[in-house]
Amino acid sequence: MNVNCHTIIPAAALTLAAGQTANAETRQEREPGRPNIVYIMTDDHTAQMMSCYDTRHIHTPNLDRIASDGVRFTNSFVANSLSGPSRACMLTGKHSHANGFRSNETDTFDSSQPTFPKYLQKAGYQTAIFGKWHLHTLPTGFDTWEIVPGQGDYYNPAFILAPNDTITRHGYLTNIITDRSLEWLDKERDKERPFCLLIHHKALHRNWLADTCDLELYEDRTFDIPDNFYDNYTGRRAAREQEMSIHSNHDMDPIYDLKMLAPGKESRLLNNYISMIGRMDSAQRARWDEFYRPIIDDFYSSGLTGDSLSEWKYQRYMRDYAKTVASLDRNVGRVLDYLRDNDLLDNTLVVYTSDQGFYMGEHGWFDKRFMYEESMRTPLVMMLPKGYEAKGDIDQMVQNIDYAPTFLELAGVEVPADMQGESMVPLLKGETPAQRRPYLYYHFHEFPAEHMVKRHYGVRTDRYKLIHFYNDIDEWELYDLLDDPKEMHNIYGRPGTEEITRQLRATLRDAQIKYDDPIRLEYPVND
Ligand code: SGN
Ligand code: CA
Repeated sequence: MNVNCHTIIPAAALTLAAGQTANAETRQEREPGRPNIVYIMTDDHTAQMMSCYDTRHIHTPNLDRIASDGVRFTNSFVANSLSGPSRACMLTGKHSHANGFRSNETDTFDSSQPTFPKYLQKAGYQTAIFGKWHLHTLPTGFDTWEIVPGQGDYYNPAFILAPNDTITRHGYLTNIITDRSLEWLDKERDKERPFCLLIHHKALHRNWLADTCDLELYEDRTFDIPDNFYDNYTGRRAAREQEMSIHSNHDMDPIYDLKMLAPGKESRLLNNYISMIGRMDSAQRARWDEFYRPIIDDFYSSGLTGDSLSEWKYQRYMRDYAKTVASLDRNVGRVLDYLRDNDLLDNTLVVYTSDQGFYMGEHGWFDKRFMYEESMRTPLVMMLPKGYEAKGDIDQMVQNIDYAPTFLELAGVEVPADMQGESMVPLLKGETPAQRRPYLYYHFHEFPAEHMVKRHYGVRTDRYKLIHFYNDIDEWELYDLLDDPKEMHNIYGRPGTEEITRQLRATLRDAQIKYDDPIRLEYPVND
């Protein structure tokens, strides 16, 4: 950790003063049926960049603490790999077509619909959220909420506070969201009642602006390039026609994404970058410019092109992303320390997850959206309250529509019949049901839109994945994840796959009927 990183309120200042009694004697401690919930969700954090999942790239000691003291889900997925839709799935326990929020760009969340915070609130929980909301309507179901507008800003960010005031706070967003969450935990909540706190970070969203105190990190690291970085997308038309390629300066902009601002250099997203760094105060900006100046000079004098340019972009992308993870990891550590130092861990479920996974150069990409593994997966680790015996890895497939029913069951609230997710509580108790759910259903709707990933739906089983790209295209893809975990070989239509294709198409049809998706497989199973 970089010792120069400051936070506004150090965690230590919030721990109990000598002589005070910790929460051990509060009523909720005597009510083990109603544990607290601390749900920490980041944006675009992928398992490849979390060392309890993948040790190749970086070290995340605080996030790993959650896994080592609790459980790590090794097969955790989303239903629609995009921010707003994921948040809506998580809040409602329903797929996108059922909660009405399919796309960041065209939908607004109907905030009158039931959500798990509303059910918890009704059951006597205190509910609060700090950070990214991204549902285009104001939060409902929270006693306290402070959200960033839209995607939020890394530096000196605006916040919308209930009932609808906007204020600007000074500093780096990941620190500020943590500060406010700790302040609420320490000073604002009623310590006699159980609580559900949602800490929603904007980090690690594009364009990965590091905290100035973390700028020097990872500069001496050369990250391994994924072996499918130069994928040519044979047999995968939707993959070929996306606009999320590191190789393309249109998609990954050297100025906006990689901070190579210099006089006379133009780019599509230049003004967006200028307005972002324009939020910095003079000290932040001076530090920023001092760090980037030599890198910018080197970049323009080297005149890189072709593969050398792509690989240079990949390294800068990885470093920027890794620096924003460092700040996030440190801030999650502050929350864990607070909970530990205040004797809250025994009676609190701590969840860490992301709104979806992300590509770190696999297939040559950044961003998400596709039903392929890197972005359909999302990290999920938990520390469990006393009485829940699971430990280590949980390998059953779970999906973000499962969170709402899990939190309700944990709090002793009846799970409404129309929630489509399945409670994970049996898994948290250490029970191993033979086959919890034989497949996961996925549906991505946001097209045409930024990054141009075609609309698609599909099913994933333990071993296979069937995807149908539709709308302005009609293409099927089939992967055997055992033989081809990187999804490079579309075997749809190959001799020998007839039977598994028939079975998976039947599964897909069953899923669309079960979840009542109005956009259905229009083809007979055997065509
Ligand atoms: C922004 C980003 C995209 C990103 C979407 C959705 N562009 O539009 O790269 O895919 O958000 O991300 S940017 O120019 O604004 O950085 S999501 O996680 O919020 O769904
Ligand atoms: Ca996201």
